[in-house]
Amino acid sequence: MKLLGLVALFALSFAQHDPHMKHGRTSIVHLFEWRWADIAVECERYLAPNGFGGVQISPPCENIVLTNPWQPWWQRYQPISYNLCSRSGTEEELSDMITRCNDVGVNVYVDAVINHMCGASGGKGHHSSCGSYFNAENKDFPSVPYSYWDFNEGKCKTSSGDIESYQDIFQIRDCRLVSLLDLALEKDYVRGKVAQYMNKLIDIGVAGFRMDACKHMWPADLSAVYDKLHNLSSKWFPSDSRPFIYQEVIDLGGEAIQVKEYYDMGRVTEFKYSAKLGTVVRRWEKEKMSYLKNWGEGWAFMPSDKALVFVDNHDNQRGHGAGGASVLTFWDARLYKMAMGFMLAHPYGVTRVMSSYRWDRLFQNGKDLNDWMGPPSHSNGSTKSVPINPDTTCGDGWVCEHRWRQIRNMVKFRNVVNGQPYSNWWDNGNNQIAFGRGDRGFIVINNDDWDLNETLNTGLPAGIYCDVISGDKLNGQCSGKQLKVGGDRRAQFHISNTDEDPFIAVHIDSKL
Ligand code: 5J7
Ligand code: CA
Repeated sequence: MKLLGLVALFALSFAQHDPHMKHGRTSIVHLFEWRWADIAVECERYLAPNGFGGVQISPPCENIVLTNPWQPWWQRYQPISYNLCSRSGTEEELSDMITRCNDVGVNVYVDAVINHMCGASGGKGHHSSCGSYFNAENKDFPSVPYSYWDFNEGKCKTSSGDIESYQDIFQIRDCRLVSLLDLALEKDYVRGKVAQYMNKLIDIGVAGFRMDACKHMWPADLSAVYDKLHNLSSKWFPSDSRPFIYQEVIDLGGEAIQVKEYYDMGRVTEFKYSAKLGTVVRRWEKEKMSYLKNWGEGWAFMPSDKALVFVDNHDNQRGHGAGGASVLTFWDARLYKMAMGFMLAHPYGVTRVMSSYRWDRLFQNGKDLNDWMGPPSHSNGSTKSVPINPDTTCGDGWVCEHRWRQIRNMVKFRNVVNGQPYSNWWDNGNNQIAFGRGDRGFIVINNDDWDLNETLNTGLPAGIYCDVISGDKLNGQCSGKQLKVGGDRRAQFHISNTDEDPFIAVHIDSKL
């Protein structure tokens, strides 16, 4: 009996770290600001066929509609109620999308904003995405309902009521983050309302949550909310499946709050991964690719089984948030693809692929004045849908990094090598590296300013392989470079530093 209890406790405490992906799939794609109707078709026509395990969606709840600046992306991080309407679509469209993605084995993870509601200066009226009335001055949100008593008034000791120091854990958790009205998550009523919102989403089929701004919530309060959550819908998931939880905690060191406080309840975003990988691939601060040999815990990152990793996210790709200028994005496409290739080949963490929209960058004194811009939209403010070009890329300002051949094929690579050991590392002491994943995959990267010419042990069975970076294996034919692996598992690599993509990746499914 006692033992059973212990086993149950053990199972429970790690259950929320499992993304429950189907068919051996391993990566999540963040379709930032996409409309639900577009995500539904993307699941069916692209994500499922190409082995994406899940999609992270923008906050589906009702949010404030701002006019200065005009409808910025961050308005979706200022909830007005838990009604399910936003510029991504209606509740019906959301529910239809979740059903259709689940039906093709693609999980849906919801960006959940539960630390706060809108800003204290958000005014009053009906300027909200479902048209619900609210009054930010009185802290009145009748569509939830929340009133004055549901916010952290009195608890916060700063004169402004806002967070003033990131060295004081009480300020960080109990004061307003940049004036956003801070919910009193120690109240059972507030926990109940938040859990009701999340349970509604679980019941219509979502597989988990990206928890926004967890640094600003007490771990015990989060734990109490998670304990109220239902198991995943038995329509699509095994019975007793817990929701996958990944918590956004930005910890680059130097602040009072550390990621380790959140490990027990779910996974945690590893922002050091994004910041450091950008620094290495850019070769800043005397970093070299060869130093990546002990990437992961060896770089003082969190344990791999706690980590959710990414090259960039919606926040740090526009210079907000952690990592600063080192973070690689689609704007630096050549280096970005190389970093994505490395991440997806490397066994550390659960990987998330960013899928962005373009905006008009306008730098002044090193700051992008247009970093606020929302998604491609019509003149009435509604979000444009994502058109697909004949060459499978996206139009109308949607970048669709997840559709870039190099990235799409590395998502598949990660599925193919899943569970295989990190093996056969090689480097030239500089910026040329190679490693494999057991006997199922091998990647070689040349980030030096000269050619790579090496014969390396790939770990792969003998045969001719198709490089999935320069091309595709289609109907037994290779449209890119071919690689011959001998009976001794060795192969000769040549990668010019002037190649469009100076890296090569092969795996057991790309064998011709
Ligand atoms: C919180 C952190 O603890 C942190 O380390 C960080 O890098 C960013 C944030 C942060 O999180 C938010 C979460 C939300 O749900 C909503 C938010 O508005 C924020 C948020 O604003 C925020 O911090 C912004 O970015 C930091 C780099 C700055 O240091 C902060 O001052 C703050 O900047 C503010 O951004 C400006 O001061 C203010 O004038 C402006 O109106 C506001 C615009 O909103 C955002 O930029 C939203 C950012 C955001 C970040 C996230 O990580 C996220 O998940 C969602 C939104
Ligand atoms: Ca808080």
